[in-house]
Amino acid sequence: MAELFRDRLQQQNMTPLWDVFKDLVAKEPNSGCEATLWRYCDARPAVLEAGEVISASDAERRVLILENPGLKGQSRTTTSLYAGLQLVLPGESAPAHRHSQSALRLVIEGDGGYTTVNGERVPMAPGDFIITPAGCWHDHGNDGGEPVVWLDGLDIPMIGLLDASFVEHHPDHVQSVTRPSGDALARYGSGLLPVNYDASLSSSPLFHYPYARTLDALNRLRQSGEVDPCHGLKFVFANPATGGPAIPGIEAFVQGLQANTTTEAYRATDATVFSVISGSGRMHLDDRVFEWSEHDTFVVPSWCRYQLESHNEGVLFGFSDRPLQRYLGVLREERG
Ligand code: 1HN
Repeated sequence: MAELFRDRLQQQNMTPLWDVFKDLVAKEPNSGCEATLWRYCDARPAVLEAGEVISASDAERRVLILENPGLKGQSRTTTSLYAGLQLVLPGESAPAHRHSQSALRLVIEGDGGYTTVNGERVPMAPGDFIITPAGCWHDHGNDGGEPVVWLDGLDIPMIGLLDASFVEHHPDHVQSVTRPSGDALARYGSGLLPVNYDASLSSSPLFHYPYARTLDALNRLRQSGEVDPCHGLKFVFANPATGGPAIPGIEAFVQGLQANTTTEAYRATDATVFSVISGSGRMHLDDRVFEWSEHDTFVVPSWCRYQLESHNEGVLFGFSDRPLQRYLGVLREERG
């Protein structure tokens, strides 16, 4: 009887809620997203090998996706975010395109890389944080003599969920440079705003946050001793026009950890992708230990309690979907 009813419902494109209720409204976060660490010393040879397999131009973007083993085949690093390691070899360029997805980049190694965002060529140096907001033309290149590698973070799963993806290829392989380098930094990166700036724009007009400035801010904060027990010294990358996140749905941050310290236990509902800028240590998650060192990437899933132990003065970068969760009123945090 119940089976016949179910069959009839199927034919009417209906299905009983009571069969799936427990899965739809889970007691706690349970996506399957796993705590995972990608050691750079293992990932780097694979990234360089990708350089022998395909050119940046043919690949469009030569990237190895950091796919969460609990979300296999979905090109996801967490349920809502994508991360990958991108390689551009000397003399190469990756073609100009634009899409609905927003991207952030953390430069890992190599000098001489650049990305052009809306007509401004942005030089890439290790530790630099760079964004490509939704709908902005962007292409990359490498004028230097060494491979350039960076971590990409995109809101691909979010845009997929919303079924709002568009991509366009630029008529030219690379866009022309129409603004001097440093233009956005001069306009928006000094606590000043052009008088008629439209602050309702959601993405940051500042798209380059050079590491030298970030490190200086961290060092000054360190001197003032304002250390959060759970977060150490932490800055989020802000849209200078609004104080909000640089990318509307993603919060990116840098975190300075003192030598021989361990942060207090913390958990939150925003699964976070970390990338080690410098230093080494351990991430304690429940009863598991993940050893991290320079340029490693690791994921702390939603609602997992963790602590960061640092062997020396370390700097971590990270990003999560925190602003989206805050907007939806679902962000939950717990200290201790
Ligand atoms: C993209 O445009 C970039 O511009 C990197 O560097 C990774 C992954 C999926 C879709 C677009 C980039 C991407 C991407």
